[in-house]
This record gives sequence, structure tokens and C-alpha cells, in this order.
Amino acid sequence: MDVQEDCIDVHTLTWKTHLCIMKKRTFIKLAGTAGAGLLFAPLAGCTNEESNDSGNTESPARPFLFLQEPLGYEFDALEPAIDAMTMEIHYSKHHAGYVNKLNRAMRASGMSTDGLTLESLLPTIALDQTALRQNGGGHFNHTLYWRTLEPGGASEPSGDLRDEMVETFGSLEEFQAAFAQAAATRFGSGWAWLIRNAEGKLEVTSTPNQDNPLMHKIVETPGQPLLGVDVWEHAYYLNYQNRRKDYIAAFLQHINWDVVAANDLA
Ligand code: MN3
Repeated sequence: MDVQEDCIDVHTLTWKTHLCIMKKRTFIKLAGTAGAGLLFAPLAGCTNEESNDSGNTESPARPFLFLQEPLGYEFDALEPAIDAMTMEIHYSKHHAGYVNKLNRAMRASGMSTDGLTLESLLPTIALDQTALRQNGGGHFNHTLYWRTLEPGGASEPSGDLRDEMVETFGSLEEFQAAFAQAAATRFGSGWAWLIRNAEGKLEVTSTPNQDNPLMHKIVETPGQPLLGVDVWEHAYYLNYQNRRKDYIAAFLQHINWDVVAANDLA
């Protein structure tokens, strides 16, 4: 199989295509090419394969499972803002763990996965659906985080998004201050967000744990997430220890605003 023919650039994808459905063998092959700057998932025409995140070869696999897309850059690409070991553990252990547990939760739920995407799943999750809530959120949140980080530094928002940010927050600097404040003051573990809220306005919010603004039945301020920063200690503690504010400032210097703008259209 020619991997190149089945790949498209990750940054061209919308959340509609976020549920990565592909053969497990293909995924492993793709994951191995992540450092070369490729790619992502062939979404149509995939058939069942031997996917089994539990490693138990005896349990039958569902035809479709959520998969973790390749990172798209090297673990050390964000040095010194985010160190390579943090990136590797965060992507390979923490995020991968959410994906595996989400797949287990999906199997346990008996829900149909036919046509399901994370975007369509998250708004349906109720307060008491703990496994789906934690791991569906964990998968979505981290995928957004990897996609919007920009090795080599920040590009500024441009066009309509820039104009609207200035109109909403007063200036780009005031947006950064509001976002950093939300991230710094999120008690314990969680995320700070730039969202488009239910009224269609830009807004800075934060959520605890792995909750996501698409979880309409759960979060205080639902909306479409455009940008999110992970303020769990696992995202920064090796390099920054208790200096969460320094990590947030570094994060804000490594944003791909074209991806943020594309998230707005998803
Ligand atoms: Mn994390």
C-alpha cells in the first residue's frame, strides 16, 4: 500500500473528519512517518481490521474505533517552550491512554459507532457517563492541542478572526491576557479555551478535567472550541514545575492561528 496516496495534510482537516477510521496496520505505518511531517487518515473506504487497543487478541474488535492521529512534528520541535520528554510522555502515554479507554468505553456502552464522530458524540454525553466524558474529552482536547501548536513560533491571527478578536477583547494583547488568566486560575486540572459560544460570539472560558465546550449537557458555557491549552501538570511540570504561568506564556508563542481559524469553520 502506498501510504502517501492515502494521506492528506492534518491541518486541512475539519472536525467532521476527526474520527479517524482506518486500518490499524495503516495507522501504525502512518504513525511511523509522523516525524516527516505527514498526515492523517484515509477516511472513506476503510474496512474492518484487527484493531484491539486492549491487546487481548481473543476479544472481537468493533469495526470502527477512535485512533490517535500522528503528531505531525517531532517531540522536540517545540523546544525549549515544551520539552521533548514532556511531549513524548504526553502524546504517547496520556493522550494514547484516553484513546484506548474511550474505545473500551464505546465497546462497553454498546452504542452504534456508525457515522459517529467525536463532534457528534461529545454533545450527547451526560454527567453520569464518566468514561465517555473523561476519555472522549481527553481524545478531542489533546488532538486540538497538538494541531494548534506551531513549531518555530506563533503566527498572528489574521483576517476576520483577528478583527473579531480585537473587537471582542479590545486587542490581541488583551485576548492573550484573558486567555492566560483563565488558564492560570483554573483550579486543579483542566483546560482554558477560546470558543465560539452559543450566541456566536468569541469567548474565553475554562473547564475542569477533560471536559470540552462541545459537551453541551455538562459545561457551563458550551460552544465550538477554537483553541485550548492543557493546564494539567503533566503538560508542563517537568520543565516548569509550579510555574504554570510561564508555560502558558510559552504556549501562546507557539500557536498556528491558521488552524485556529479553520477550527472556527468546522
Ligand atoms: Mn494532557
